[in-house]
Amino acid sequence: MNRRHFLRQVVQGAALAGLIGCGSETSIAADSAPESPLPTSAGPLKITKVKAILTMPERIRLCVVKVETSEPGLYGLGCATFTQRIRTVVTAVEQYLAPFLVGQNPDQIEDIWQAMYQSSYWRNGPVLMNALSGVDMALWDIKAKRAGMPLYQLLGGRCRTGIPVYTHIAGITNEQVADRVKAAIEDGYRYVRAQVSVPGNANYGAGSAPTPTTQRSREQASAAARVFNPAAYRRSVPKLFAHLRKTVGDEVELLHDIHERLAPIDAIGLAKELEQYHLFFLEDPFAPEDVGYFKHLRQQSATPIAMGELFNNPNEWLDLVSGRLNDFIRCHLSQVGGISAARKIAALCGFYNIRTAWHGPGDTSPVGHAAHVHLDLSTWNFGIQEVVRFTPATRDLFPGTPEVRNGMMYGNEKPGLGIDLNETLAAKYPIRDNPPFDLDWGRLRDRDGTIRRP
Ligand code: GCO
Ligand code: MG
Repeated sequence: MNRRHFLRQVVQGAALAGLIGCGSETSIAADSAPESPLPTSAGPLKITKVKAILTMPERIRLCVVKVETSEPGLYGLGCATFTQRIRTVVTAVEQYLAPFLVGQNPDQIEDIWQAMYQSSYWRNGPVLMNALSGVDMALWDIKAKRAGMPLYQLLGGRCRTGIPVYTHIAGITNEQVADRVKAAIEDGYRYVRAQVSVPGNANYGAGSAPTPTTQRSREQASAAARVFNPAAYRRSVPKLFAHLRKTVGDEVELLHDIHERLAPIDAIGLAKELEQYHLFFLEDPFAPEDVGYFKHLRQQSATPIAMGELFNNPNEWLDLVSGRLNDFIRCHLSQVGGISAARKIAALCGFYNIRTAWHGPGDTSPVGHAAHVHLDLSTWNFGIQEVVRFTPATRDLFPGTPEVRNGMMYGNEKPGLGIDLNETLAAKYPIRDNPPFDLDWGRLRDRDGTIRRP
C-alpha cells in the first residue's frame, strides 16, 4: 500500500467514524471500518490474527506479539516479555485479546488500547499490561509501515543523531570492576553501571566469588548465593565508587542499581554517602511499595535518582513525577502499556524536567529495544538508555536489532519499528520452563532465613 492510498484510507476511516459516531454505542475500531460508503479497492484494513511467539536465543525467555492484517505481508511486532511468568502473557494475548482484536481496524490504536485496558475490569499489573503492551507496539509498527516511515518520524522526528547508552560492568573486586570500566571506556562508552560482588553474598548484577570446583563447595556456593547481607553490601558500595573515581577519574558517568535491596533508611544513607562521587544516577533505592520514602530522600541527598522498572500502575509514578521526587523515569515499556503509554509518561515527565531512562535489560526482547530507539530519538527530555550486548544468534533471529557503536545506539530508516522476527529460527530456541522461578527471585533470604525483595 503506498502512502497516498494509506492517507486516503485514514481520511475515509475518519469520515466514516464521524458518520457513525453520533448516538451509537459501537466501538470506533470495529464498526467504523466495514460499512464504508466510499468503496475502496482493498476496503478498510483489518486485523486478521494475533499471536504470542516465545523464544529463548540466550538464557532468557522472550515473548513477542505478532499482529497480522488483511493486507498481505503487513504485520506488526511488539515486545510482551514478562520473563518470570511468560506463559501467562501468552494466555492473556491468545485467549483474551486475540478474539477481541480480530476484525478490528489496526489504525485505531488509542481506542483499541483503552478497550483492552478497560475490558478486564480489574486493570494494570504485569500480565495484562504485558499482553496489552505487545499489541500496542505492534499496532504502532503497522501504522508507521503504512505511512512508509520509521516510527520516530511519526512520533515527531529526531531530537538527536544517536542514543547514548549505558553498559553493565560488574566484578568480584573493586580492582576488577575498575579494569572493566576502563575497557568499556576504550569501547567508547561514556556511561557505565558499576556493581561489585560481596564474597559469600547474593549480589545483584555482579557475579559472586570464583566458580567452586568440588560438589561440596558447589552446594555451599549455591546456598550462599541465596543469602543477602544488606550491611555488607551497604558498606561495599561507597568503597567501590571511591576506588573508581581514584582509578578511572571523573570523566566517566557512573551509575549503580540498589535494586530495592536495602532498608529505606539505609538507602537514604547510601545516597548521601555517594554524593561525593557524582553518580549519573542511583537506581531503585526503594521498592515500589516504599515510594513514600522519596520525600525523605529528597530532603537529604542530591544524588540523582532513577526509578520505575517495577511500575505497572500509573499511581506508582504520578506522585513521584509531579512531586519532582525522581530524576529519571525507568519504566519497562511492556509493563506500562507499550509505546502509547510511554509517550504519555515521557510527555508528563517533560513538564517536570524528568528524563527518560527506559528499562532495557536482557529480559526485554530486541523488539522492545527497537521501540526504545524510536522513543529515545523523538523525546526531548531523553536522559540515557540501558542496553545489553546482542549476540549474533539474537541478531539473526531479530533482523534489524539496534546497533550499538561507540557508546551510542542506532536504529535504521526502515518503515515501522525497523525490526523483524524469523519465526522458523525462533522455533529452534524453545523456552525452558524449569526452573520456574528465574535467578533467585523468590528465593533470596536474609541470614536468619527471612525472604527478601529480589
Ligand atoms: C536493570 C534491572 C534488571 C532486572 C531484571 C528483572 O536495571 O536492568 O534491575 O536487571 O533485575 O530485568 O527480570
Ligand atoms: Mg534495575
